[in-house]
Amino acid sequence: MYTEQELLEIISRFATASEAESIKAMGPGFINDTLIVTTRPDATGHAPKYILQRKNHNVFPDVPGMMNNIALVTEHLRRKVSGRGGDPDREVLKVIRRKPESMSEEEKAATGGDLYYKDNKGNYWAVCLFIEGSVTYEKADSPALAYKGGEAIGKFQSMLADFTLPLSETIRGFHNIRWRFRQWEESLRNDAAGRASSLKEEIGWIESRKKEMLAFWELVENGTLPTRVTHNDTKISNILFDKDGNVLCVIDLDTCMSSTSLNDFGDAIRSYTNTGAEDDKDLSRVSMSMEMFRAYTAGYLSQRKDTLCESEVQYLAFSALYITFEQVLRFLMDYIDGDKYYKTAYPEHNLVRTRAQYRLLRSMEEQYAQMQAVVRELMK
Ligand code: GN1
Ligand code: MG
Repeated sequence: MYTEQELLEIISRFATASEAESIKAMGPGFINDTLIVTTRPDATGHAPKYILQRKNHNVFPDVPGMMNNIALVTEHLRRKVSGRGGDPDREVLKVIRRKPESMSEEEKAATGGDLYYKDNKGNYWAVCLFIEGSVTYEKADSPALAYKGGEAIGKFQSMLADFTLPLSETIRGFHNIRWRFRQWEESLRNDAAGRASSLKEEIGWIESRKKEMLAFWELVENGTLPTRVTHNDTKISNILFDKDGNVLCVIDLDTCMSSTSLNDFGDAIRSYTNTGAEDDKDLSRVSMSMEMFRAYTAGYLSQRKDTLCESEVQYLAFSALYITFEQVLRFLMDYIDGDKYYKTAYPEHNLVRTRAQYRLLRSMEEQYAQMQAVVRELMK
């Protein structure tokens, strides 16, 4: 835990436009700690706010590599937004760099050393500009909003279509089910929390779909599905809207990497279309809303229709099942590991999440033929 004084000392190392005044916790992220920083107004009364984040280096073993990815991707996006007359400070996440005078020689020599601060406890901090007047939604509550979310991710992918620089793999095998299965087998072998024997049914949900899921991933490995810049965590709360409901920008770029664009579609469908909560205890509330699926897909394809290749279109609907399956696996694996990865609010939380995501997966499986038909219809 850090005192406000310590946090103020940390932020003072970053080149904010005005001096920090107070720092408060913000948002419910599972991985990082996010704080909002208010600053003292300068002579002109200007007092921008900032987001200070402690980046979880257990989850992201290479924070410098991750910050470097974010800098490269946002610089590319800023050029695109400026080029079409937009406001890059509102339509793209703005990374705030270190004050050169706050940096050691070693930090100056490191690649991207000005993008983060590593404190004496070994924690990593990074700062970005808070976008004034922005609104986030924890849940997409209408088809109109889902359409806008799809459009936003479609635009994000389009603006990055000509990005060619290599990106670090910030989390190894993040949406790679072959790698996840390797971790899975190790978790089962270790059975760290002694929970595996009571989870026969749940483990069966994973094992019975293994072949199908690996067959999909093989298409990424053999290039049938192309590799592009992907966000990898496209839930609606990672999009900022303005007060009138227009999309401002896509945030939480920690997992930006090179992978299949289908990850972004699938993860969005997993979160947008769920009629219940990700951790709903009442499974009767959980299902995939076809109406929301159609709306998100329509928004997404309005931007991507002409650029997706045939194999991407063919597997678009399947990617929702794939990512939801992966999420079932990840929650269950973390439960088996003794809740090491995700923050949990109570002891059975990861198991509750597992069951709720499995219910969602079942609902998608039941509606798969219709999902495919909607994609085909919207591609016309
Ligand atoms: C994590 O921390 P948050 O909410 O951005 C996770 C996602 C999961 C999500 C499940 C780096 O995202 O992959 O889908 O929880 N992010 C990471 O809610 O593991
Ligand atoms: Mg995230």
